[in-house]
Amino acid sequence: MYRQKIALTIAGSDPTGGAGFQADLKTFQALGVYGISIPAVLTAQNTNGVLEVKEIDPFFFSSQIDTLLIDSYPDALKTGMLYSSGIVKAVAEKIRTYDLKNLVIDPVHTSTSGTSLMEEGVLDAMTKHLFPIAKVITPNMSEASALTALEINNEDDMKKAAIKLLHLGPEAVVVTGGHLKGKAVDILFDGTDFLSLEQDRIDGEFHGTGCVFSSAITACLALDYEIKEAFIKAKDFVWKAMKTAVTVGKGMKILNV
Ligand code: PXL
Repeated sequence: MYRQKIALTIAGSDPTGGAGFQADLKTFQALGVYGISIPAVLTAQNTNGVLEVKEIDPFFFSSQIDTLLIDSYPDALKTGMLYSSGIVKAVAEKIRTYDLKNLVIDPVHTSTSGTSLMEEGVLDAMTKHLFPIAKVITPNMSEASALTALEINNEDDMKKAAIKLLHLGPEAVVVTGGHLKGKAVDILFDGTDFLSLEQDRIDGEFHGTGCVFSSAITACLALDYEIKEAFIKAKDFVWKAMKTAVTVGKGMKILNV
């Protein structure tokens, strides 16, 4: 019997569908992978930004995961906004319990509109509990800077940060440079080689690029792509979705996934 490839997202809820697990599910679907999802935290938000964050009871969070994973086994998974250290630890424990492979971590810490999407200490918890079991981590420049305490202003700085981040345990690091001056450059480092992918900047304020990018990588890993191929395909996917971005409210544009 044919078994459909499955990807799991453990992430925050974004009711606009531009970011969060909703954007992840759409991305999985667009790439031909069946998406399953666990909300780790809820938000009240619209295209102008995040108004409120509501944590999910940790026991209920664990119950959601157990109930789903005693039944389905994802080929790859990603984490997005996890918000609290308690949730980060619970995620790490469940990944071990269910022997999950192909973990992609988007270390979400601030929304495009500037709201903090985590409590104090969450990046440390991610570093300690999740990075050592990750296949790929996908920080943007500001997340990479917060994780390494390095100032990141150019491609060289991004490479230095990627080297430092690789020592924290993941198999590969992608630092995304959408906010770099000039061209938008993303850098992959796998411990041996760097691969830089450059694209013309697309003007405008976009919501959810990090979520769509990391879930596109996750979908590709579920489809058995090598990390490098997954990176190339995900970058192209995001670029096309930005080029055709849609207006669904009065604020930021949303990627057309
Ligand atoms: O883009 C980061 C992000 C991730 N996850 C959720 C979000 C946001 C940004 O607003 O709301 C749930």
